[in-house]
Amino acid sequence: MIIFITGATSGFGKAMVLKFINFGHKVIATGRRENLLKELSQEIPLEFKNNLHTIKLDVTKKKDVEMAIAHLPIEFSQIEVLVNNAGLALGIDVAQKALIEDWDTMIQTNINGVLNCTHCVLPKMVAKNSGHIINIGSVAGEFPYPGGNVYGATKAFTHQFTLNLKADLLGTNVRVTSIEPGMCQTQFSEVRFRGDKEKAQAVYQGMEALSANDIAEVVDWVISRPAHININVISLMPTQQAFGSFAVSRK
Ligand code: NDP
Ligand code: 8X3
Repeated sequence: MIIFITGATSGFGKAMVLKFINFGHKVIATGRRENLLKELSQEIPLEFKNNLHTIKLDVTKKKDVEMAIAHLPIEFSQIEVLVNNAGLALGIDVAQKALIEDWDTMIQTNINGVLNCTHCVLPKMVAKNSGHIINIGSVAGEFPYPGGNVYGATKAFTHQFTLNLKADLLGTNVRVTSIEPGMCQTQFSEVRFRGDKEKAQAVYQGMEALSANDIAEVVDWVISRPAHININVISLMPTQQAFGSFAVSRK
């Protein structure tokens, strides 16, 4: 398969690249940090080197996304799976204290980034009557928590967008899936806490979080189902994570 992955420099995206390359798939790995894309290339076993194509790409830049997808090398040009994985949470302040710039960045990345890539790839998939779009959502899109405000709302968007795509794609063989993990130890919390490694580590202290490889395994399972099966939504979380009770402010 030819698999296009956004946010492949770290976390889930990187784990997917390494897994899929080793399974013999062709992978287009994208992200903004070019040095990490180079490092990733160096991790690929010699026999699979030609199966990796890297592109420095910011998913928020619509024209760049269009150019990147329009100018893929011929052997990578027929994208069969798009994984809309690039995303981030910025800050965990309550809404009344949050920065509007952080909200803008989350919306541009987690929503517009998904739309920019999907809009480029989807018509070709429909024309070929095959393909699979995987959107990485989050449990935060379903379950609210203090400070989750816009991050959770962007992931609620990816959930509903995935299901609405499914509705539009009826009559085609194009598949769509929303994968919605809970706590997973990647650079996610470091980004959320603006590089504060100690705060980020504390999030996962004393519990076993999901790993990036766990998510790559789920994506692999989803894309390898027989063509007549569409997995709509997968929600998963660590055994040591759960939901909270309703909160009450008492006098
Ligand atoms: P990481 O921070 O480890 O990875 C995020 C990736 O997104 C990086 O490769 C980063 O690459 C990329 N990215 C961020 N902004 C952009 C952009 N504008 N353009 C292109 N790439 C971008 O986090 P995770 O691997 O954990 O996160 C992956 C996805 O999973 C995100 O959508 C996140 O919301 C979601 N998620 C994470 C959970 C967790 O607990 N970790 C749980 C549920 C969902 P670069 O900086 O090089 O551009
Ligand atoms: C990330 C999972 O629970 O930190 O999407 O919001 S959580």
